[in-house]
Amino acid sequence: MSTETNELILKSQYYKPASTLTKVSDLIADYLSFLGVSDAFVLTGGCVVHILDSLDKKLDINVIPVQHEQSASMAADSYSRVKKHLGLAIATSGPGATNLLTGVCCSYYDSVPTLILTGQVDSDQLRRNSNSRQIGFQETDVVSIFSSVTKSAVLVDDPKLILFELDKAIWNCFSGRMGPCLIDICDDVQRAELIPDTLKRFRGKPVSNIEFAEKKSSSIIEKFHELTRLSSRPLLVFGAGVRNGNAINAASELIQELNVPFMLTWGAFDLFSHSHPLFAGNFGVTAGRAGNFIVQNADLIIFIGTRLDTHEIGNNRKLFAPDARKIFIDIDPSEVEKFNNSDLFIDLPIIADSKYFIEWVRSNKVLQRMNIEPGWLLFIKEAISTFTPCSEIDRQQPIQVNPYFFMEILNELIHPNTIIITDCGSNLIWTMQGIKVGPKIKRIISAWNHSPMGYALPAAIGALVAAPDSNVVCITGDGGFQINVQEAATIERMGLPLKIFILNNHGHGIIQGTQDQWLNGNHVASNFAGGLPDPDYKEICKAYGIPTVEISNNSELKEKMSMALNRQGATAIIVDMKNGSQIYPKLLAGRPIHEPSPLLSKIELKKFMRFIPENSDLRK
Ligand SMILES: Cc1ncc(C[n+]2csc(CCOP(=O)(O)OP(=O)(O)O)c2C)c(N)n1
Ligand SMILES: [Mg+2]
Repeated sequence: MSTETNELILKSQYYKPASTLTKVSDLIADYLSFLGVSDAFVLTGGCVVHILDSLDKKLDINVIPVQHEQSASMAADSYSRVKKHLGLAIATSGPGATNLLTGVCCSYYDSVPTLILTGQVDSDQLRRNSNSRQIGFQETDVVSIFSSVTKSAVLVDDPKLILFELDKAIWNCFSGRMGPCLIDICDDVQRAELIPDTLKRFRGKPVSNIEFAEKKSSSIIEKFHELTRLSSRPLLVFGAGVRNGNAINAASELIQELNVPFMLTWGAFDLFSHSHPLFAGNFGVTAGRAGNFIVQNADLIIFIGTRLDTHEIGNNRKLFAPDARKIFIDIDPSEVEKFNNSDLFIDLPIIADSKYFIEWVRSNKVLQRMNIEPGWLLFIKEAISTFTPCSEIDRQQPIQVNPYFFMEILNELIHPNTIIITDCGSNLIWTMQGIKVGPKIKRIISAWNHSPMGYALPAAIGALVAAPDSNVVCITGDGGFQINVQEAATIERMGLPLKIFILNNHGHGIIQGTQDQWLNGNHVASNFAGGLPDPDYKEICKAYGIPTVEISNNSELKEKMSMALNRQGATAIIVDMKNGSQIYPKLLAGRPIHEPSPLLSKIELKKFMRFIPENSDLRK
């Protein structure tokens, strides 16, 4: 749990409820305003009009109407990521609530603290334990639906419990591994009047690192020494838990102190500049070749705040860095325990908060400077400079725009203070393979783990609301753009100067790649021939009042992109890419992550697996 997040929990505890008769919806608005919540993403409905009315009367809270509840929860999600504050989404009962689900999943799987308020039918119209499917109109069992994707989901059918549940939700959002919480509030509860300072409150116990700190520390130090003593090719890997735990500075100091190369997962890709001399890239199923060679050649890897999902380590866990000893630190015990009896052996699993852990390591001198072999740093540099994302062939592509060249030019032209929001599918992967984080890029955000099509557009709205002084660039596929296209109206209505790049490869590109691998290229439902429409995005944007710039080949890319980025207001840049433009290289299922297709020659493979003994499983 981080210092800032602690502050929000503390703040909630300092809230002094009024001693005069107050409407519950006004009390909710007052509580949120006291916490410093300044924006609510909403779509109205019969069961939330009271809450919205009360929020509207609070001068320090903006009520932002979006055009689909999914967008409300996605905008609240990115808002929270950018502002490091509570994201707030509000919807009515029944369909309003169920539409929120995908955005809530994004927050749950990426550990993002958001508060979701849903209106519910009056308490005397609840079906409760009866066998009826529904009693109140648009009644839905929201708590059951959301329980598995929130840290807590509760129904408030008694006005006296509202403060208790608000306190508890804030506590749950920010304590330990963060995440979304939902409060489903009956309409009659919102309308009720009561004296707030008589209400029951909730006080949580601090999540502690005591077990790690006291019981295990001496044996852990010994184990650390044993594992690190023989290492000559160490790597640090930082994940999103480093940001969530406010450990960025601590991690930076750790890198300097140890002089050990570090890698960043997608969720942590914007933590440090990619020009840092010790930056060793990124690894995983859709990473470029360089990072995967690096991680596979390491002999010791310390993972901090990353849960190592299959997208990172590949389907064949046995073949993920088998020659490296592994130290794994995560705040969530279940992420640590999942490796018990798994194919991926962790030499030293530790349950701890990232900042607490790094500070402990530094103050106890647990990790001494390692005896790094000189060839290791040279190897890392060689791999990175050999396998660049954009090739000369990409630059010279004669027709339409090449995605890797697009990313190269975007890196060059991007404005300072930019937040990039990327979507799902090939466009996400091209972005992550091609983007170079430097001083101009403030954040790179996507819904990394849930990865729904359509996240980027509403998330870009949330990001710009959270940081209005930033330049927000949205990168989406044509398919993803369609999913939340209605938010173009929100962007126009709010006058948000977003730059929206629609990477139009005329279909669901990444799925076509999968169909090529498994189904002889039968592109059913993934391109025009397979039944998918290929609409005119210029006309669509025009209808919403969003000006467009069209880029149709590599040679005009630079000039038009520069012009588009310099435009004042919202602009959609429609980038025409080859039908079915693919990611490159691509890992086929079951192969180790350093062997994506097209396969390299045996000689080249040998060169970039040079630290791994011939008899290793990786070389078979
Ligand atoms: C809501 C949702 N539906 C389906 C999918 C499965 N899916 C992942 S990527 C993708 C295609 C995306 O097409 P597009 O946005 O054009 O991206 P491209 O791969 O072409 O860049 C699909 C259908 C998903 N991730 N999310
Ligand atoms: Mg596409």
